[in-house]
Amino acid sequence: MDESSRRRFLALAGGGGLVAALGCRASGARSELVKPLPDALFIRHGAHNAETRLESLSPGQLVTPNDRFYVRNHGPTPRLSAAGWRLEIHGDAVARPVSLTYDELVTLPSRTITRYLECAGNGRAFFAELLGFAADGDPWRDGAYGVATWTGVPLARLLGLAGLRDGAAWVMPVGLDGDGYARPLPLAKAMMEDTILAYRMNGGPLPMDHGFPARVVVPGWIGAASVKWVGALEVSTREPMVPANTEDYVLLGADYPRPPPVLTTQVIRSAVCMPWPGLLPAGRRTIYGLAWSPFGAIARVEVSLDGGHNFTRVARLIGDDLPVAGTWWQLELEAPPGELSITPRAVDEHGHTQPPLSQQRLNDKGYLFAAPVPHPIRFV
Ligand SMILES: Nc1nc2c(c(=O)[nH]1)N[C@H]1C(S)=C(S)[C@@H](COP(=O)(O)O)O[C@H]1N2
Ligand SMILES: [Mo]
Repeated sequence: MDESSRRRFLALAGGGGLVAALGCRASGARSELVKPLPDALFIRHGAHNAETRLESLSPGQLVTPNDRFYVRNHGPTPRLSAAGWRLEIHGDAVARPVSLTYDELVTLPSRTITRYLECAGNGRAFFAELLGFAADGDPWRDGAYGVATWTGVPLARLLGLAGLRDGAAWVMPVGLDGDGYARPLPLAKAMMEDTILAYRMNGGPLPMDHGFPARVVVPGWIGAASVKWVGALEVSTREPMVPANTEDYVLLGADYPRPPPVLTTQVIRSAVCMPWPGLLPAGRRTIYGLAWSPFGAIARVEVSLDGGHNFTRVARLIGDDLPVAGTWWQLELEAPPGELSITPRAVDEHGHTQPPLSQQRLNDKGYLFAAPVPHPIRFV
């Protein structure tokens, strides 16, 4: 079936489940996600992970539409209903355990913020491609990054309802998926005003794959901290030890001590938003990309046309440039026929920038790739 007859057939057939089923047949593998994953929008990694093709986004529009926001799951997306859902706030450091319904949650005072999420493994493919280092895990390129406008209740307010006991030090959101994915947050991070339990994403209810009915958003931290499908907040005096802070999302390898450092903040990064490799007619062209920082807004994007040795060009920032979200950038270029690589390097408002490839530290699981990436383009 070609694309237009497929669309017509889907329109006649109706129903999200059928669309999802055919969507995954189109990309040649079973999907355990709810939303369709057309090849034009996503690169699939196994049955329940998909990265955004950044070239499918619209330059200048910083917010990533829900239908193309990357998904990183440790298992199939659970299909929860708001009606049966409860948020339990409990633990040895809580004064009075609380249980909230969805209707109760959404009537509490809320906060709306535009922030990015990024998987700690984003850019993992470049450890192998640029440094010859075979890291463990899915070979994400640049697209495990997305920006959304989130609405939710600050964790500080939810914890206030339960009351904290002396010695409260950790807050662990617990997911209702599979084995109950969970990852603890230090109390100070949980109490920051932008750390929220979100129930809306980009103006609609949270989509199933992104944590319906409610997920935590921890701005600036690795995506693994932003627990989806949250059923409980466990507040404790001691740090809970779970897979996500002992085996995964920690720095393992020759350079690191034991027990391993636990990952928290993301790294500043940038990307060219083009297929890999890019293909363009020679001549005067505009190259588009994204840049983002976990610390603030982007101040500047510098560009190297010699594989990352000399950053001789400065890109123009376009559209919104929002703290802990990112910005689009563009570069005008006069390109003769032939191969060219374009290497962006982001600088944020506090002066943080991307380390040279020679300073990229290695870790067994390939987290936090930070160096500028030369993006190959063939001009014909
Ligand atoms: N309950 C639960 N929360 C989770 C995960 C998960 O598998 N289960 N994956 C985490 C990881 S590793 C990332 S990068 C983000 C991805 O969020 P997204 O799928 O909405 O983009 O969710 C995090 N929260
Ligand atoms: Mo992640």
